[in-house]
Amino acid sequence: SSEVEAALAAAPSDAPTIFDKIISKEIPSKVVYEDDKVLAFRDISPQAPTHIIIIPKVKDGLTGLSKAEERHVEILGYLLYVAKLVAKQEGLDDGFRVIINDGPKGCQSVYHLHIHLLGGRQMNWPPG
Ligand code: DGP
Repeated sequence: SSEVEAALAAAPSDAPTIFDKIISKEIPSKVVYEDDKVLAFRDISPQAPTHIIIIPKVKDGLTGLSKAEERHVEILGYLLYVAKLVAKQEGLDDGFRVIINDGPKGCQSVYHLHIHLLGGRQMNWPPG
C-alpha cells in the first residue's frame, strides 16, 4: 500500500517533521483537542470513519516509541489518557483502537511519536 511505501521511504531521523508545522499551525489541520502538552487532529488519510492523530507538542527526542526513556513516562501516559478523552468526544462508545507504529517494519512514516485513534467501524484482528 502507499502507507507501506511511505514508511519504507521515511528514514528514521531526529529532524523536524510535518507535525512541527501542524503544531505551529503553519500547516492547517482539523484539530479536535488541544492543550499545553498535546495536540489531536484528524489524519489526512483516514483509515476509519474516525481517525485521529495524537501527538506531544514537545518531541524531546521521542521520534518514536522505541526511543522512549524514563523521563517520557508521564507524557506517554497522558497521550493515552487524551486518546480516551477524544474517543469519548467522538462518540466511540462501542469501542475504538489505538495504534503506535514504530520504525520501518511497524509502518511508521512520521518520526514524531504519535498515537492513532481509530473508530466508527468494526476493527479486525490480526491487523495487517
Ligand atoms: P505513521 O504511518 O504511523 O507514521 O502515521 C503518520 C500519519 O500521519 C499517517 O496516517 C498520515 C498522517 N499525516 C501525514 N502527514 C499529514 C498531514 O500533513 N496532515 C495530517 N492531518 N495528517 C498527516
